[in-house]
Amino acid sequence: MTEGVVYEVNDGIAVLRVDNPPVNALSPHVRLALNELIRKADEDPAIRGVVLTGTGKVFVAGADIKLINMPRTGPTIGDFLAHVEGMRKPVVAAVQGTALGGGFEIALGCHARVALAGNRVGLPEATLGLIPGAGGTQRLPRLVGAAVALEMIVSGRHLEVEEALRLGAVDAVVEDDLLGHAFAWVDRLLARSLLPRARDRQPSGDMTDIEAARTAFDCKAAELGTNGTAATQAAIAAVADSFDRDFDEALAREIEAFTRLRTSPVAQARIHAFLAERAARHVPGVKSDTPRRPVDTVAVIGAGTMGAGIAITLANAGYAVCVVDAAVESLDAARTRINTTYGDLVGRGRMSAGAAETARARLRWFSDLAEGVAEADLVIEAVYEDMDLKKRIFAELSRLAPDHAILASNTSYQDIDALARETARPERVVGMHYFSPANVMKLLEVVRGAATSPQTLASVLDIARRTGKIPVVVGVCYGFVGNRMLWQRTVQTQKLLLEGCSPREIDTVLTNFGFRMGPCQMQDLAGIDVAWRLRKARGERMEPVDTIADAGRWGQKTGKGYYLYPEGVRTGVDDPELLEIVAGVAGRLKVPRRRVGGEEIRKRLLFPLINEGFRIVEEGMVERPGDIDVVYLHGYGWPRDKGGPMHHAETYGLKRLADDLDRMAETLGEEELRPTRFLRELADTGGSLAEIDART
Ligand code: T1G
Repeated sequence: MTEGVVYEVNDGIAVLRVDNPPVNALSPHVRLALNELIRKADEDPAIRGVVLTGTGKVFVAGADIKLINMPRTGPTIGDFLAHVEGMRKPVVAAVQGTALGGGFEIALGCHARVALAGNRVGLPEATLGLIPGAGGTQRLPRLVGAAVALEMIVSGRHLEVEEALRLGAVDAVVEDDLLGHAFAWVDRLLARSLLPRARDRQPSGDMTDIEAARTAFDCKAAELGTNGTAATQAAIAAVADSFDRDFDEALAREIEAFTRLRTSPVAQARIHAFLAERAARHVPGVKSDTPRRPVDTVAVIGAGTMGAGIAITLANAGYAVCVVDAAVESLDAARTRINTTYGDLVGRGRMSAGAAETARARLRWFSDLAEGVAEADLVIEAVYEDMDLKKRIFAELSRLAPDHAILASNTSYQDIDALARETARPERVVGMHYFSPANVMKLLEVVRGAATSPQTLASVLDIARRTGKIPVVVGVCYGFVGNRMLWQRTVQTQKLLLEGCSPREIDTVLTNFGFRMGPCQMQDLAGIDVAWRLRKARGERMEPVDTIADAGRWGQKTGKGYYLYPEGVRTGVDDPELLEIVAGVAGRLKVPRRRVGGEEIRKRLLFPLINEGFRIVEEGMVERPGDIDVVYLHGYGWPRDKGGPMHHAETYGLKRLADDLDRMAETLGEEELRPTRFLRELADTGGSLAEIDART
């Protein structure tokens, strides 16, 4: 059985070409074929050497991540490389595409590596909470030195092959005729008495490199306030073995560490995140061949903070952008804001002055709506959250924008179907919910209205990807997915404050969980006054936050909110005055005060939020539970080591979660905290979210 690898003989050289779409992952059948075919070539007297290459734009993408949790069957890459290193015939890797993880490890185990220019290589296992498990921690240091190998493995970064050549990780980079050059390398190696093997070399450097890395890692971990990652510690230990342990013994220890990490919660969470991000790209009814109109010109209606951020995002990606705002002073303010942003990007070296100038030149400014949308292929409405105003704008856009133009709203919670009903083109109405700052945050909630066509979705998904966003298609409901779930955490945060928790106690629970910021810190950053104004306009009240806002404590922008921000201090310091304000509100509302423990805080901040996620899945507001995890990983700072709210529920245990929510509802007297019917049903039947994810 050699499915997955094509075997051809050309002029006495056997070419093994991995052919396992879409990325030549090392699935079991590929590993089996490689092991069979390398022996076939070795035993054939007519074969003087072997070239290993791949099909398509990827050489080999590494282990099959979709199967990484399955019991390992059949021969391994380690078996393949052990055979290669025992051969007397040269084996040359012809890296025609991206070589990552086990894919790059295969190349490292060959006698030489010839790469086609413009491609990339790397050992990204650390991004999955792993370490290389096919000899990368032993062969790479022997080729590039311990310090460089450690940096590559701990960072998991991809390198251009040109850099890999400079470092010694590949032997040649060619512009074309890759196979021809690889064949020449076979003959060059045949002329040598001994075949070069990475395992026979000593890694340059010494244990001081290891200690330096360990110190740097400990400092970074301390800086991040974490104990760092087990993968990083394991990687440092494995590379250290390359100095003072027999090669085969070190290989065995590497596999032990890899196997231990693979089942760790962090690796499981990161693998889930990787697959959920890719699964979210699959939208029912939208295929790669779904017809879509090209979008070249985009009009952005509303030159506020969001409008300006969206305009930058689009201009950076090469779109012609028409910013429209009836208030000339808003246009001027947006132009200033955008110039400042580009100036910062250039100043920080994030963008060249030329690229900034080119992007800025793509922006045009209009105060007249008809003129601003006259050439638009897409119009993104980004005015403030006044539904009557949005409806009026959509009715006008329906008249004024070109017939083919898509009409999108950046609203963060309003009814897209109601906006569609204001137009004569409901099939081309969609939500594009950016997250602030729109030119930085990756997440884009694409809100699919009842009438939104697959063609419209296809165009918007293309734009998302071209602008470097991570789109998640969501249904029409108040707050869509992210904000709808976050509301549950906001409600509990306010209750916990009234019950006696300080902002610091609340925030610390979530920063210990892995968030960069807790809910109070986030509100201070975003501005407490934003929601406060909306509630005032609607005649609503939320305590104690609205009393805090009444006192002019709007967060960082006013130097104090939940915390004090002395001049130049961004992290915020505890403020006894704030605690007095909250205690006053609690007294007025007759809320009993008590000591609330960290575990209760954590469960109240996370579990009602997750419970709402189960409602969202049950209502069909997402295609799969993993989509919610992608929303939270890329829009709400959910720690990647925890995989996302739904993954966290799964690992915590659905029955345990449902029972905790029941207990919470009874203890707090809040029936709305009961587990949703869907969660309770899964919990009681032993169902799993992973099974639902796998079905889509
Ligand atoms: N295994 C299985 N499927 C994979 C895969 C993999 N390694 N990589 C990608 N896919 C699927 C992906 O889910 C999607 O599927 C499709 O391919 C296109 O992916 C022993 C154990 C190679 C740079 O971490 O970085 O080796 O949605 O959209 O943008 O030490 O994929 O079509 O069903 O990302 O062109 C280490 C992970 C594994 C590389 C291509 N390797 N992949 O990017 O395509 S651990 C990695 C990538 C390991 C060894 C250890 C990227 C890519 P679907 P895509 P892309």
